[in-house]
Amino acid sequence: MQLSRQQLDNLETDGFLILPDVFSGPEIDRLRAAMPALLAEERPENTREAGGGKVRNALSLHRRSDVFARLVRHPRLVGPALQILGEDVYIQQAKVNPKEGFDGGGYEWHTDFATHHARDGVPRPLALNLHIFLDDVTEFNGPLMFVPGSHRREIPMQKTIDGEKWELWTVPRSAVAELVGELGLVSAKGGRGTMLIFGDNLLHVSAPNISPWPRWIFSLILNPVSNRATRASPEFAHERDFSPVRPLAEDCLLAA
Ligand SMILES: O=C(O)CCC(=O)C(=O)O
Repeated sequence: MQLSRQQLDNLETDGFLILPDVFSGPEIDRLRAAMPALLAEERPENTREAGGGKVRNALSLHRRSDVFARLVRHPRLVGPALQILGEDVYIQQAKVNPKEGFDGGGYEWHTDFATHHARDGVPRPLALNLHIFLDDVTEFNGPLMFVPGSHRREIPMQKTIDGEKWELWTVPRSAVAELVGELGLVSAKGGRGTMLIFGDNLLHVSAPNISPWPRWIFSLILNPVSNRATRASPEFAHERDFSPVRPLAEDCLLAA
C-alpha cells in the first residue's frame, strides 16, 4: 500500500493520519481470535493496570503468535512506513492495548519520543506508530487524542510511572494547556479495521474507557535501522532485533 501525495502532506502538517477500512472484517477476526490465549498468559510481556488489574499492554506479540508475526510484516503497515521514512526499518515494539469497557485505564499526556530517547537512547524522533483498530473507536471508549501540529514544537517532559511500573515521560499540564489552546485537539476515531499513523514527536493522550464497549488497538512501532536504540531496555519495551523488516504478501493474514 502506498500513500497519496495529499495523505503525505496531511501527515507532515498534522503529525497523524487516519485511514479508514484498511483491514477487512475477516482479517480483524483472525487477529482477535489469537488474543484470549495471549491475554491469559502470566508473563512480563503482559503488563497490568495499576493495582494489578486487567492486562494493559500485551507486548512482543510478533514473538508470541504466528498471526502477529505475519501482521508486523504486512505490506499495508510496512509499505507506508518505508514510503514515509525512505529507509529500512526494524520492529521496535508490537502490542495490543486491550482497553476494556469500564476498566481500561487512560494514558497521560506524552510524546512517544521522550521515552524512546531518554529510556532507550533513540537518537532522533523518526519512529512511526502504526495502529489498527480492533474495535470501533468512538468518542466514548477512550480514543487517542492528538494535538495537531505539536510534533513541530519543543515540548517540556517529566519522568513518571505508567500502569504498574512502566516508565513514561509525560508533559507538564501547563504546557499541554498552552499547546491545546493554540493548536486544538482531535480525537482519532474510526471503525474496526481503521489504520492510524502518527509520528514520535506528536503530543497525545487517552482517557480511561468508562463506556461499556471495549477499545482494543494493535500498535506497531517501526524505527529506521539507522536510528536504532543505543541503550538496552526490557526487550518487550524496545525489541533488540534491528534487522530490516521485509513485507510479506497482501493476503498474509488469511492465507496461512
Ligand atoms: O492505547 C492508548 O490509549 C494509548 C496508546 C499510546 O499512547 C501510544 O501508543 O503511544
